[in-house]
Formats: sequence, C-alpha cells, structure tokens
Amino acid sequence: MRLYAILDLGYVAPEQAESATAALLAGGADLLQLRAKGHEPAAIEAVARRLLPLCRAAGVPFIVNDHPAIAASIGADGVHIGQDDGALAPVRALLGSGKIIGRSTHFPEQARAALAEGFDYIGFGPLFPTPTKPGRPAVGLADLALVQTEVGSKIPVFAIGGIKRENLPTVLASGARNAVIVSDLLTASDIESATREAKQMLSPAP
Ligand code: 3NM
Repeated sequence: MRLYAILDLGYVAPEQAESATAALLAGGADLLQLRAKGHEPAAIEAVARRLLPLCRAAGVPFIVNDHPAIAASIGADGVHIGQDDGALAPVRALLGSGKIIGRSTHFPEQARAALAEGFDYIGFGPLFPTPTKPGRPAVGLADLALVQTEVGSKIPVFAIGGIKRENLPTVLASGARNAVIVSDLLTASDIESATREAKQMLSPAP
C-alpha cells in the first residue's frame, strides 16, 4: 500500500472511466476506489461492474466509496465510508469477512477511534484545501506524524486532500507513508505517467 488512486466521476465522465482506470493501474496505483458523489446507485453500480475486472486483472483491490450495498452486490474488494456513515459492524456484516473497509478521519481522535473499531485502513485529511471536497477545512500537516506513528503502525494511514506531486515531498517529510491523490492525477495530460511519477515518489529508496 503506497498510492491510493480514486476514479472520481467528478473529474472523469462515465464513458472514460475504463481508460482512466487503466491508466491509473498502469501507472502503479496500489488501490483503486470508485467515487461518484451525486450519481444514482444504479449508475454507480454499472460503472463499478466495468472497473472491477480491470482491477482484478491488475491484482489491485477495488473499493467502492459510500455504498456498501453496491460493493456487496458486485463482489468488490471493499468499501470506504465517511465519519457520518455509521458504525463498522453492519458494513462488515453486509460485505462478509475478508473485505477491506476504510474510514475517512479528520482529527487524531477519529483516527484512533477508527483503529479501535477495527477498520482496515484510514484516510487522514484533508491536509490542504481541495477542489475535490470544496469548503472542507484543511487540517494541515501538524498531526500527520502522530497519526502515522500511533495508528499507522497498526493499519495503513493514507494522507489525503490537496496532495499533488509538487507537495508530496513535504507530505512525506511530515511523516506520511501512503497517499491518496485524486485531482492531480485525473487532470494530468498523461494520467499514466503522472501516476507513475507519484508512485515513484512514494516508493522507498532501495
Ligand atoms: N476525502 P484531491 S479529502 C475524497 O479528507 C477526499 O476525507 C478527503 O482529492 C478527506 O486529491 C478528499 O483532489 C479529496 O485533493 C481528495
């Protein structure tokens, strides 16, 4: 786990979902999520069913944002839920054991709580203001090292929110090990090479 890519239908039209996903996978994404705020569940499920085989072929877990029922019905590898999406247990019960369930966290206390509850990974952010979640206050870099040490020693912690290749060195220097990058990859003229560049930056030196 290093680079978590999100195919966000706010940036990529459904017709381009496969080609953009293929580029993210070819560039070395380690996890891939489908995020589709404001889209109808049936439309999200249709896109998800098209992306799942691409991820399977690449050996990359496919995660559905916000919709445990869709993840369960298509046999996705997991689901990502936010702070307001309720407890882990019913989602785990719906998906069955062995699935990946992640939680968004915005404060160290939420990160500790997600670990204690049994989530498989967390996102921590948004570190910076982001066009992908407009209006959401940035939490900054100050707590990143603490969360990485306390929680990241047990489950993967993905730094998220406003991360771009240009500020990734600062994010890593602040203690992050893994990152979610959305708009910087999806708005790149060459998604595959942007992804490869980000992955390289996240990979530890040999
Ligand atoms: N969740 P970008 S920030 C989807 O902090 C999402 O929970 C966040 O997109 C959180 O890389 C975020 O374009 C947006 O900033 C990430």
